Amino acid sequence: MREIGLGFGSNVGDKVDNVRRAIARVFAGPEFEFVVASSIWRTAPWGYLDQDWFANACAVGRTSLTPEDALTFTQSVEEELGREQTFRWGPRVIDVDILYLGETRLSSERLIIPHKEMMNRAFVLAPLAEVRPDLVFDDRSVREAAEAMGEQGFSRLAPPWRPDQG
Ligand code: PH2
Ligand code: MG
Ligand code: MG
Repeated sequence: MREIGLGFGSNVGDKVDNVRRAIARVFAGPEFEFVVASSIWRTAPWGYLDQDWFANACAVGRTSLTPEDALTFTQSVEEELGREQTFRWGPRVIDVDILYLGETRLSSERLIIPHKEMMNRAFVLAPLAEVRPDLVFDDRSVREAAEAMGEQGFSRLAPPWRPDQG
């Protein structure tokens, strides 16, 4: 079993509910065992700016799945929740990203672990710093990287999802 870090984002429909349902779904079966989730944050859109704000959260679990099987599973959850292909950085009902998987370092056509841009994205770092501030990537802790990003006008929308919330 290794620790897996997941990032969740939604900016279409009931954003907070979409993030909650995605977290509930990834931890509902045998694939990922729940450890802890962050608050759900309201964040400004990054990359493509002419779109609605996002709800973002991170969650930590434990898994025996390989990186490829973990990705296949998270993609199936995206599909189940109604994800449709739009364009790069465009609006989405739900995005579930693998941030890290134990000590895995992997770069393939399909998958890069740790997530290539996570240390440069405030919408990942703010929630991740709540639950795993001491993790280090590229010689920097998540806490340091999050603090360097500043507040960015983000706010907390909802408390952390818990397993008994179904
Ligand atoms: N995801 C993107 C592009 N831009 N901006 C915010 N605030 N949150 C996201 O999750 C996000 C984004 C592509 O995955
Ligand atoms: Mg993403
Ligand atoms: Mg994604």
